[in-house]
Amino acid sequence: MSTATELLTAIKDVGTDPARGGYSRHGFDTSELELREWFTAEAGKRGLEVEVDRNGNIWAWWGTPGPDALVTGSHLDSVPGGGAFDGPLGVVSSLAAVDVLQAKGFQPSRPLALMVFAEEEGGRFGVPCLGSRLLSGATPADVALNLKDNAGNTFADAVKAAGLDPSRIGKDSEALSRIGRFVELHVEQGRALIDLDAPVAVATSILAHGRWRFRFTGEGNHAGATPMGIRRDPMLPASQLILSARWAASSVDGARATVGRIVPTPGGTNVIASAVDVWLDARAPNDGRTRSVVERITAAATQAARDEGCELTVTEESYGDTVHFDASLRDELSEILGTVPALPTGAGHDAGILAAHVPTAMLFVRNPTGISHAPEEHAEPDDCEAGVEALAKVLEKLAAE
Ligand code: HGY
Ligand code: MN
Ligand code: MN
Repeated sequence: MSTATELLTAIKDVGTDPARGGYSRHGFDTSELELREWFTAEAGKRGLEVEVDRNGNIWAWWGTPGPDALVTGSHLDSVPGGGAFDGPLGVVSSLAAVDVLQAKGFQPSRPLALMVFAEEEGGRFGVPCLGSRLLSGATPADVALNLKDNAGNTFADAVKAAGLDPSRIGKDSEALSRIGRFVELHVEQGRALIDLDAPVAVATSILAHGRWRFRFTGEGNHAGATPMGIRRDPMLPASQLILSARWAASSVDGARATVGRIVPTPGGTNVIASAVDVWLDARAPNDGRTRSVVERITAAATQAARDEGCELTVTEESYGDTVHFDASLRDELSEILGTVPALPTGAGHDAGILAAHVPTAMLFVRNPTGISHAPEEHAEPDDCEAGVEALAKVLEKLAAE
């Protein structure tokens, strides 16, 4: 029997990132493959039958795989320089919850599966929740297979190297049909549980959110030999995009817009860039507001590109409308757990993708720093155990029905 903290400690040295701090564990890279092996071994120790579906999502079955299963789980990959809890806390908590239930001799009366989804953060191939999007058909196979990482490897290359068949990537209706209900435990990515002084909450909704790539093209040239008046420097409209993200989102209630990734070509200190790629992450409480923020930013970027004699192409790389979790399942969890807070979240999750297909709920565990997607992300051992206890209660009740 292991606690969540003990299980997290077992993987604490996998995928550490000395340059950025925190962890860089990305879809099918060495560290994530090591974590997959670790999870598979831990599931085996608990007598769970492990299989990997055609899209690289792991399913660890307690009982014979079958329809109307109760499924829980999360992801093991991280953002670049991410924290230790975003994803892994949900995975280790599902293992620890199985320990709690097996220790009391519980036997599920329906199939129960623990899942690890592939490439949830999109940290390598750019599309978040890629494993659950492929499983559900939200992302077509051909789009996914041609996604490239920074080194130019395609998703097809990566899944092939991981032992999967690229020709089988794509919507998996049979696997999806096995899921009766899905519950994901996740570290809270915010401060609500600090302010409410509570260790665990249930989720109500996820902001509508998407990612857009803005490519500015100008004229590469010499930094010293090119007079200022004849430049077509794509860095100028790129900087306007970054500034407009701040004012556009700040003027729309509940909206957020972020530029965290910018890649100039060729990227030399003494070189005027010939092109600049800028990725925008925009989110808001509904589709209309999200779209209006992106429109304002795009208008400002388009004007700035024109003023600098640059070209601009904008590509929507992913988008998901507001997620409202299943109210009756959420209420059932609240009933099982007693009065726990019900919180919205600004963070996307595989549970958000599955919510369009099956009744889905989430549990959040207090994060005393309120910070996520950074090394400061944290959850105290006692709160982790409160999360395991909550998840075990939920699994016991829902798997007994
Ligand atoms: O970006 C998100 O909200 C999630 O962490 N993938
Ligand atoms: Mn995340
Ligand atoms: Mn996550």
